[in-house]
Amino acid sequence: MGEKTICAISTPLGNSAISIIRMSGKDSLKIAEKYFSSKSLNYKKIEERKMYLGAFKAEGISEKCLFVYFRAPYSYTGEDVVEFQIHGGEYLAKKILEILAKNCSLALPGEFTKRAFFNGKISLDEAEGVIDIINAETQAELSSAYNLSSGKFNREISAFQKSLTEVLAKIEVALDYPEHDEELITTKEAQKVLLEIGDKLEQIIENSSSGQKLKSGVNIAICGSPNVGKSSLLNALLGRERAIVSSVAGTTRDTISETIVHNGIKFNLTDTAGIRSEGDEIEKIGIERAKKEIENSDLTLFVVDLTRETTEEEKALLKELDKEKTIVVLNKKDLAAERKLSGYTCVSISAKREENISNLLNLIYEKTIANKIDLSKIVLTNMRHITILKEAKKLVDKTLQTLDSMSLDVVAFEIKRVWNELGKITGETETEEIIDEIFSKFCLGK
Ligand SMILES: Nc1nc2c(ncn2[C@@H]2O[C@H](COP(=O)(O)OP(=O)(O)OP(=O)(O)O)[C@@H](O)[C@H]2O)c(=O)[nH]1
Ligand SMILES: [Mg+2]
Repeated sequence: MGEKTICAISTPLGNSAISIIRMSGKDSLKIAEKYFSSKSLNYKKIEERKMYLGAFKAEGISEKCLFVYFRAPYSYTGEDVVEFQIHGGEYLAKKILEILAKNCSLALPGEFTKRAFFNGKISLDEAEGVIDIINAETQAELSSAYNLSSGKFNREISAFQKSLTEVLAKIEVALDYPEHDEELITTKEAQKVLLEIGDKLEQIIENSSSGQKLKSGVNIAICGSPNVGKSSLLNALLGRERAIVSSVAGTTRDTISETIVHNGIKFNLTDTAGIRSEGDEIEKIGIERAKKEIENSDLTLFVVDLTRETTEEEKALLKELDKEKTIVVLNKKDLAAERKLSGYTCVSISAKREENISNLLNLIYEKTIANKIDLSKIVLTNMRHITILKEAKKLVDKTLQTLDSMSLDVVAFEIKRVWNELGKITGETETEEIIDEIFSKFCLGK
């Protein structure tokens, strides 16, 4: 890794204020010297991490730009890195890249970060945090990305590995000097460490069980009988007239989905066709879709109309819903007295007048996020991490169950397996295919 020098445009193509082109590898500076000069720059005495204002000259290009040099290993990749900050023109950026590429290779997607990983600058989970930062669309996603990229999660995993290594060292000693007492004490110690790690793994897994929702968004189905104000509610939550609203029962036929962000969390809202036993063929298809939507949702907003009694059909529908995953929204409170449905989380609103919508939003947040995820602790959003932790937990539990009947060398073997499983997170023991796959998802120039 890192034997050849690479170059890439690190900013998006198109017209912008500036573009950044960077090179990494041992020839970076030598190549830069061919094209970039500045009155204040003597390449023999170049200062690292200092911006030089000068000109990039070659093939009809005379680009006034900024230039900076990072000496290995004190760079993003751990190699010699140079960067040019040029005017943000697509033709210009491509032209300069083309000139540089005559002296080195074009970087593959994620190759800079991959080199950082192989040069020991960052661990695999930290690199995954970098891609998460780039892709984050909400505050919650960004926070969880920072937990990875800053090494917070990594430190936790490394601490588990360190405890396991210490136990392994003690087992080694006990095996070398086999006195019965030593063996017993060591087994007890292994048990203590495994119990502790098992507990902590359990906590992270538990807190991450809804973690993927931070990325994909929480799915919310708006459903109920026709004409109760489902589409009006969607519009009120969105703050714009998205769905058609009318006094005709059966207005909405197909499902309509839109996303909002509340408290830094994405909520995917789906308005559905009113559920009733009658209706034409199209409406029936819509009702089937509505039912599917409820099944796939994390939360259902069951809308009822305060101006009339709850019908038998509505009661039957409500019975089928999971109470923990349902909020009964009593709509049209501007026209009728408020009431409640016992046993359900209820909120009265007026969708038309946009009254009490913020209360409803807070209830939604409480039921789906606040009561499920502790955002101040580590929340994993990456399936790879969650799967590995679950596997590690399984190994820990299995070892604990049979610890008493195991000889010390078998205990050592099992502890090593746990260590190796955790090493997949940091990349120490992950397969090359998976590492390649992770970096291939990065953008060009990162
Ligand atoms: N006064 C009052 N009228 C409302 C309120 N919410 C909805 N409406 C009216 O109720 C009627 C039905 O509203 P929609 O939002 O289309 O109801 P829906 O549940 O989507 O109906 P379908 O798509 O037919 O199932 C419209 O005339 C709305 O203006 C409300 O809070 N107060
Ligand atoms: Mg509707």
